[in-house]
Amino acid sequence: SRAMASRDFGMGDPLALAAAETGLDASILLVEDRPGSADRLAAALGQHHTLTVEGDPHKALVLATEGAFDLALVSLDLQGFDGLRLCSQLRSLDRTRTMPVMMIAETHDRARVTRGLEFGVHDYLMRPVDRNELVARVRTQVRRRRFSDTLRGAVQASMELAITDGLTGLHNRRYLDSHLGALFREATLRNRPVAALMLDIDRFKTINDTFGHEAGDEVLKAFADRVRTHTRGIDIVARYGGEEIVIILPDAEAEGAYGIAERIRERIEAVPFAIQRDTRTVSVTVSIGVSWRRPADASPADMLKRADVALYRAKSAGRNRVEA
Ligand code: GH3
Ligand code: MG
Ligand code: MG
Ligand code: MG
Repeated sequence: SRAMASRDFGMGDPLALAAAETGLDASILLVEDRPGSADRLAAALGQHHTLTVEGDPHKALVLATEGAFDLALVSLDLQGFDGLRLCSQLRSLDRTRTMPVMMIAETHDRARVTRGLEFGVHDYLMRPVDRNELVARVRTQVRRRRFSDTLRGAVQASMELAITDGLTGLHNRRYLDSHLGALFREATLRNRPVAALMLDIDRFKTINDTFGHEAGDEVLKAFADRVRTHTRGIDIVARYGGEEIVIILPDAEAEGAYGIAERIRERIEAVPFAIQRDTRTVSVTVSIGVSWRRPADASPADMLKRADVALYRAKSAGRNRVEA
């Protein structure tokens, strides 16, 4: 019926969305240890959702942290256990914090319902539970959860976009600028080493002139990929300019940084790059300037400046080399 609804109304139509939503199939954890009540709740929810029933609150907590449930429905009067405590745990644990939690309570138990709502339980139902109300309230929570998940995903995606270079997928200069200051201060404070590599492809203009700008883009992307495979997860690899990459190596001593630079230079030179729609391969070399944090450095700019000077020396000395 979901497919039919979107066919009838068209994508993006609010009516179509509302109709499709009635088919929202959620994965629900029901924590209830009274068989009769569990059966009744399961009968009401089972038509719309995938249900897991667990009577033991300790096991339920493990299930909730391990499984990807869209919602938990918790009975407040479990045998010998305060269901409210389970709700509180579900609301506070990292793994379950974003999952909606609903309480099922006795009418004489309004005080505990209020406490639950105060520490962030999303909603509740009073016994005897009305089927339609149950289904409607569950649907509201599931819809709310899906919406905030979508929103969170969109925010993350746009944040990612803002700090990523579109062509190479490396960090962009904005990211480097905004993270390097803090990284550098931290290293200065703890007197830890930091190294910087500045890479610039040799005679890249000639590559563009020979193979075309599009092929140049392709080489640049493959170059960036290859450089990245020779760095560690904690390193910052950023596209600094056109065909220039800066790599920041936290905790790297002088010798280690020089070694990494030399290895990258060798790996670029060793294997020519293939390009689409061209049988020729492109031989690429890179020049690299290396520098380290010095106690006298006031900011990362001082360190980067020396890497730039070293890079200039590598170019003057004939290219395809590492200078420090
Ligand atoms: P060298 O560094 O060895 O001195 O020579 P070079 O030819 O590489 O000179 P330079 O680094 O000064 O210039 C880089 C050239 O790279 C200039 C520009 O046309 C080209 N370039 C910069 N960004 C891009 C890009 O995103 N795509 C392509 N295809 N070319 C780019
Ligand atoms: Mg240059
Ligand atoms: Mg160049
Ligand atoms: Mg350049």
